[in-house]
Amino acid sequence: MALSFFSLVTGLYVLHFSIALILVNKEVPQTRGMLYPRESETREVRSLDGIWNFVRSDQANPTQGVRDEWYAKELSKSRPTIPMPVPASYNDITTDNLRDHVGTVWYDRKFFVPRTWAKDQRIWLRFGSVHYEAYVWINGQKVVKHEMGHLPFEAEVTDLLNYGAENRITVMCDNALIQTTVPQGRITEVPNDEGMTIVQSYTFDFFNYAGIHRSVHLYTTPRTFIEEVEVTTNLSKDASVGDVFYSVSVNGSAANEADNVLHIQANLYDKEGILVANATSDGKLGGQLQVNQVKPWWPYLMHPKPGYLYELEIKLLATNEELLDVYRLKVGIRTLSWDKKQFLINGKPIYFRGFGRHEDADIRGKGLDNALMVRDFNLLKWIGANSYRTSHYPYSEESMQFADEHGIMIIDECPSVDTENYSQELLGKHKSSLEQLIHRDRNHPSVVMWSIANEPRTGSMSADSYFELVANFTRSLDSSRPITAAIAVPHTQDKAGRSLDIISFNRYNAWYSNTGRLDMVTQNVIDEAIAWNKHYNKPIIMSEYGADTLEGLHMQPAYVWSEEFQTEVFSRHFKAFDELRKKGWFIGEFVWNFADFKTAQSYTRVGGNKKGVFTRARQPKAAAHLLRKRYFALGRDLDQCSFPEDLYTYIAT
Ligand code: GCB
Repeated sequence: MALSFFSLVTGLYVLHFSIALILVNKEVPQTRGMLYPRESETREVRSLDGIWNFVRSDQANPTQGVRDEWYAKELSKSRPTIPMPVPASYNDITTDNLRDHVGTVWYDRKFFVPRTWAKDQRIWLRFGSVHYEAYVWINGQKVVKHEMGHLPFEAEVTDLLNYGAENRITVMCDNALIQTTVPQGRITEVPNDEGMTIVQSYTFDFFNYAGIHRSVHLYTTPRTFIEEVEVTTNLSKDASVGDVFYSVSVNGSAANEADNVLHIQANLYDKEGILVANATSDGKLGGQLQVNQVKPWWPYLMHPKPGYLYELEIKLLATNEELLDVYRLKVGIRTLSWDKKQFLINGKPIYFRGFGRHEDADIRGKGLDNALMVRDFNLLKWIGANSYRTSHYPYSEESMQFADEHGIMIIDECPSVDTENYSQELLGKHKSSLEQLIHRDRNHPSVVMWSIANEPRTGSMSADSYFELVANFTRSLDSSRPITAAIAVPHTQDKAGRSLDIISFNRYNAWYSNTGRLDMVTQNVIDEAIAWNKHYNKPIIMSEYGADTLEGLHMQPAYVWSEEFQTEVFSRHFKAFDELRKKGWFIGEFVWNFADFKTAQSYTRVGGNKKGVFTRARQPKAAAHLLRKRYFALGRDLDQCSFPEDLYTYIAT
């Protein structure tokens, strides 16, 4: 049963290679539902986070647990279990080599469902993310399978639960990356001292952390409920009137009854809780709200009150005005526009000053951590950044909500990194990752651009049609935001840029090229940005630059890996950026990276990638203070923000 349901690869993982390429634009499955779980007068939410039981499979026998039906009873009946926190990556929790485990691992835990949930409700099980592939059972019954890390999935479990009694959830998670997963990797069998072992390799530069990375929730909905809400906004020319367009989809039997005309009552409240607009749709599940004297959503440092959010209350009503369901979400009212030179928010040109980042921390790996998230936003604001790219995968929904509230602009990236060996199967999954991402994040005002890949190998012939299909697919799902990709091949080789709206390029002058040569940064950056712009006639962003820096290593004159060197590398780039800004089409600078992060083991990495402006423990390196002065200076010059009092330390009169 389980094998046919999950269609597991028996034995070892299959390697995929693509040869010649004729790509066809096939349909991808459409995500449904997946609203962030929120309580309301019609909904309850319960967290299943905590300590779960954990088993690792034998690497050489990853499907054994499915064949032997470990999900049919408590895991501890099949194998000795160890405690494992959820949410967290499992890799750095134990003291043995779980860190480098390849293949499947198992989790289970028990939980109670209250008796009261049995009545007139539906129950949903939702995962914020599991990396990479997840298989889920409730009380031994299959529930859902999901492939792709960093993205949520859910399933209805109403008929599988024991109400007023104990239940068991079992999860099998597979971290194996092959040539048709997103991102790609390779699994090989190589000899070691004991015989043969399985090795996972990948070209991307961050550790392939795995496990139940984000929260697990059970939530209730009424029998007929609000399944989806999509919101778009507009502003009048003088920015005095705002429009909120909402469309709702409903799930449930009442929606199909001919004599029951469901309708929506939408109420929009401002930050003080005052009702500023309302509408009752006439048998339709959508409508428009108009807000006079609107307070638009502005990025941080572009307005004294950035990140202004209204609350949209959606009430689903039956013909007899019976209240069926209520769901509330935050809405920021803003416009985006772009042309061959500029990118504008609410009609005002934007200059991005930000970071490439990672979800990464000591011990918990890529596990959701509210303390870390709040610290990171404090640091982003301290340093005067107005944006970041979710390099190189979707970040937590909680962080997207935070970005909305703090006015931090997001370039939202799908998990495609170092893409190569293009194939039809890969294309399907790449498109699916974007479909899931856009479905999840489309209502966030902070999301201002989609990034469809990081450093894809866009020099090959196949890249041309592949990225045209990916970009057009993305546009077909959301034409309100521009599309970019962070490209690393030279413009003379690139085949993807023609399909993008904005060109982002990654380059490490004085690091990977001309190592140590601080005198070979500024002009190279200027020349390359100009070349990209001439080639494609589109706005240009430098999406990565930087230098590995060991905190506390000081060397004068500057020498690679020292704090002085990182500071100098930044300063040489700033000179180039200021020259480029005068040209009108250079629209942003993103340092690589916000904080130090873990990578696979390599002789070029000392405990990980050290290009952070902050250490992995989120403390500033010397360059952070320089960057802070620049980002605030840009904020003052471009957006008339004021300086924080401690920006400059008193030295002399
Ligand atoms: C890049 C990649 C990023 C790496 C960085 C580096 O171009 O996009 O993932 O971490 O270079 O430091 O090598």
